[in-house]
Amino acid sequence: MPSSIHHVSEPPYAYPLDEYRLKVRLKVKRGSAASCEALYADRYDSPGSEQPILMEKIGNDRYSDYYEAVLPALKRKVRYLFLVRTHAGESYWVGERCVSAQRELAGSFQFPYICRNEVHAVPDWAPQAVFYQIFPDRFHNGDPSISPAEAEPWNSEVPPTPLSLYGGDLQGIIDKLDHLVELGINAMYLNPIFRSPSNHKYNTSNYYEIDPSFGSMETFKQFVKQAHERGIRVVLDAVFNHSGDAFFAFQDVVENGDSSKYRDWYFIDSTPIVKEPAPNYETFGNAETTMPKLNTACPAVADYFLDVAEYWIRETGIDGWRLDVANEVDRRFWRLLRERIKGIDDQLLLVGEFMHDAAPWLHGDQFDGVMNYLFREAALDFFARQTIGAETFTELLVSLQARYTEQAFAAMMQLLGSHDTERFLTACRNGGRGWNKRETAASRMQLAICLQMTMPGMPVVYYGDEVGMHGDNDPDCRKPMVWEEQAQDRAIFDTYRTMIALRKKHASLTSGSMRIWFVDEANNAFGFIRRTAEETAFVVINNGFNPINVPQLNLEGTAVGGSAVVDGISGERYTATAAGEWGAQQPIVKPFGCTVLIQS
Ligand code: ARE
Repeated sequence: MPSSIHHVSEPPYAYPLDEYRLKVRLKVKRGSAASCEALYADRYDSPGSEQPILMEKIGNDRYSDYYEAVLPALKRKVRYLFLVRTHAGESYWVGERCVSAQRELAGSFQFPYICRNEVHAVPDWAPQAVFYQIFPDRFHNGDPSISPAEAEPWNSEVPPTPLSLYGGDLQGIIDKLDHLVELGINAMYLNPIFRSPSNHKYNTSNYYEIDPSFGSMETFKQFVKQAHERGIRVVLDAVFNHSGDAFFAFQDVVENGDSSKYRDWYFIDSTPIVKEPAPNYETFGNAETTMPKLNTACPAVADYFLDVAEYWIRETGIDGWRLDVANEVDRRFWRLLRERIKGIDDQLLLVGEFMHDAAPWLHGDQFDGVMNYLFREAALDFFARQTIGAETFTELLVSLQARYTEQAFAAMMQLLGSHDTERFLTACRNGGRGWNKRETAASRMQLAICLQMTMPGMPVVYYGDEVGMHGDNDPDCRKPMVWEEQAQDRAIFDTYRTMIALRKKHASLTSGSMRIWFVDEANNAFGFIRRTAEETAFVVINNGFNPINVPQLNLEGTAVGGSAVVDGISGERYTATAAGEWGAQQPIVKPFGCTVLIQS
């Protein structure tokens, strides 16, 4: 018997794609199954009426293979079981009771009813989104009349400190929208813009006011309008885990102590409030005294911040929220937020900030997707630090894909870096195996960009990455944007532009399924396949020194050749026989190169 078979009738192993389709996943010991089938029927149909469907292997992690199938559920009530055949010719049934050679003993899993409001619906635009992230104080100063008096010169050689201000503002973003159009992005995420004394504005003083050093409400509305006119959606940063210490409710507790009606809004150990030698109230992080933690379980607090979230949507037409420190806020609040926001418009996006696994928050009742730092970590190891090879990297990719639902994976912010991390190019320069570092740092980053733009999810470009900016961890990763063209790395810009355009042109790259195609550990290369009913994209990532031949277009015995394929980047045409073998010419992927072959 193939040991360690796993399935439970809940996400991410069983979940509705919509009201009439159930996706099921089966995890089996790596290499143990010759094939897996799912058998399904309406729950009220008689025994024996089950229809078989061959499951597709999407890939493997170190110990397991993952198989998937989509089960039609015309009456929404599904029962199903699995049949696993081993290489030794044995058959095993997998049902809710057990794994058994006897079908009756195994029983069937039940998905009793696909409730409409339990389908994880993400905005239709999410899989097509390509985000650009802006740290507003550092992007462009479009209105020097509102810049803080102490603003540093834009081109200062002095690196930013945790306290530096540079004078970037909303007018500056408006002025540079054409740069973003040229890049090809269609969504934008701004770090906090509400009134706050810090440069990062994560300690909010007033949630209903744009920080005056960034501009007015009028300027913000202009910005949203102009972005929308260019087909760019706008997502803002919501900091509901904590307020700033100057926020009126916290100030009331400071002034009135136990008699403050806002005492329950926070976690106060004792009064009067003190900050030294240690705060007598809970804060974000490790005693960040300017960031008292909010008690979102308190109904008045929940109401207040739900109103804030709704206000900016109704007043300015923004397209969604990125929720700060999402893993430390009570989930009931996130559920309420989802109800409120999706009740306004189901096309509004909710993305949580998570630096770790986020599966429990992604079942459809809280966030659409999250900032996928685990993807970044894997990409750093493979492309920048080069501490893992193609085999381990694909295992990490598959384990990421397999831990989330398809919808959540399509709404992940796939980032290479952010305002909280070392820049990816800098990690490439610092990592690697010691050859000509300057050249290969850029080429390794370019390869990571190719992957980011061809896999599922919402790719994010952190401002400045597109022109080759360097930066260590916060605050060094927040240097002012480099605008002088001669100081920019235009080759990286061109890679972004080319790959974003390719992604936007091909539905297979945005909404297609994803499975690993091959892994070539010796050459440090791998391929994967994105597929819709109309189009297939074969992507090869060669992260090594040798040119490699693209393997036959053949998937576990199923030939997918038989027609021409076009290299999406160069436009070169190739033909493959029905068996998947290449004709006169076989595509070759150059060292540190990427090839995307499109078959339609
Ligand atoms: C400031 C200084 C930093 C200094 C830090 C130390 O700038 O140089 O290291 O203080 O206390 C905001 C500002 C930061 C500021 C911070 C505190 O942007 O510049 O740092 O406030 O004043 C964890 C959380 C995650 C959080 C990160 C920063 O899980 O939610 O820490 N990210 C969000 C935002 C930040 C923001 C805040 C939260 C606060 O994106 O920009 O910071 O509103 C491991 C852990 C993670 C941890 C991560 C980073 O991976 O597992 O949980 O993330 O390290 O520390």
